[in-house]
Amino acid sequence: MRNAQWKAASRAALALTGASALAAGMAMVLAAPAAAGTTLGASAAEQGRYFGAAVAANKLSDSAYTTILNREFNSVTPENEMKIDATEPQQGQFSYGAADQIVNHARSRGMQVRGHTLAWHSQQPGWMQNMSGTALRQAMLNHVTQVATHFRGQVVAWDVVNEAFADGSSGARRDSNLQRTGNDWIEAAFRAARAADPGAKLCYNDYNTDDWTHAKTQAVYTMVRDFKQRGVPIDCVGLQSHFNSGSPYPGNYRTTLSSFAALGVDVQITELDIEGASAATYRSVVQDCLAVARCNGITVWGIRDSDSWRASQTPLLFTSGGAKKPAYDAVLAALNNGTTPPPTTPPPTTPPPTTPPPGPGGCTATVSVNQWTGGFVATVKVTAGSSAISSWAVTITLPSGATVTNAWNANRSADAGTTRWTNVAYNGQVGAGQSAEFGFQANGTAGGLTPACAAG
Ligand code: G2I
Repeated sequence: MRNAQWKAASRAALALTGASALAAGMAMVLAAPAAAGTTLGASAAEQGRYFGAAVAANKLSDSAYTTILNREFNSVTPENEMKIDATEPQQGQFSYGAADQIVNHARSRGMQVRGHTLAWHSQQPGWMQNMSGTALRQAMLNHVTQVATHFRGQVVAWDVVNEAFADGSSGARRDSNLQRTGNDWIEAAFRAARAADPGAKLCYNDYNTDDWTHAKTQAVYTMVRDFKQRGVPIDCVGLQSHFNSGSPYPGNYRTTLSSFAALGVDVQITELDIEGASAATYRSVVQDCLAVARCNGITVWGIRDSDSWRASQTPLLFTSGGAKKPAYDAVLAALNNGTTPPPTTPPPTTPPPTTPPPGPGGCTATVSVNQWTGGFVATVKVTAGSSAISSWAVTITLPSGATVTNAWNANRSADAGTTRWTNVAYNGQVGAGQSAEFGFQANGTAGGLTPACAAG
């Protein structure tokens, strides 16, 4: 918040020209009320969010396109260039040219990059379409590892798995060659992604998951809740939010966003477009995101209508000629009027599990380490003894020189020396003999880590 206010004040200062700045004096200028933001990215940033667009590498030579991109957006998602067919066209032969071009364009201008997507039933290269079973599982995991490693440090969030659930009322997984390798293919992909790039937020991304009452939304929610309970490394849920007459913006969209957020994940609107680009509907989407503290940002799926995969629906914020549409004005105004509420925990949407009384069984903790030169990721497994526990605390002494830089699924008390880790809201309750997992990334060398566990 302080950062946002500073940015607003700096912009107000920059907006004043020489004479008035001199007359006013810097102290007064900095005290002036913030002017409203004038671009999507800057206004979103003042709300602690990003505003992004899907970008195609072959349009980066179109100056009308890049003028809007560079002016308005502070996040970029490659539209097709990071997909499996683009990055591994032949098995074991990786091709990053077009994706690197987008990443370099974005990062050299201070924009962040969302990676899309590591594992998907669609846009598979021919060699992968023809695979099955263990060979496919291994090929998928190798793909996740190689691509996430290549972009390590450059991508803030990955759509690790895309569109794995079926449409309709079944709530089932989508049938695909990846699904037929075993139901655990999704969590296997997330674990591989975490190991390859521990600094990136790992998202599950899907469409038709906007309406809270839909079976597909509930099925994704149930999977994410299960992943959080079992310590599968997931950090965010992407709602594509392609809205049209067959799949309209639902009145309960905010409930969907806040319900996912209450699981302890971030929520990102990843591929927004709205048939006809109703200004009112775009405004509602922005307001819904701003109302949910863990809704990090919005990406529109293209810049001008002519860039859209559904160009005939004119679903975007700019005309094919590059002019701002009424929806653009509505989005900008919503971003400028928005407020960031303090993080709140919405009412639980499913009954919380009953709290078992603390038992005498205590807990044990084990740690596994993935070390590389200069750093490591430690994954810690907390296992309850003969009785269920309702909270836990783990103490781990790090060797000198080792410093924690990032952690998930636990609160920590120190970054070096003796670190103490306590459960977060969703993983303190562990049944007798059951386990929860948390993890952290650190600089330095792990050596032999000896965790000690105490149960509540
Ligand atoms: O389908 C809309 C989106 C749904 N969610 C996942 C996204 O990854 C997906 O994006 C679209 C791209 O916008 C299209 O540009 O994914 C399509 C493929 O599933 C992309 O279309 C493909 C065409 O099918 C190819 O023929 C074409 O070569 O775009 C390619 C590059 O222009």
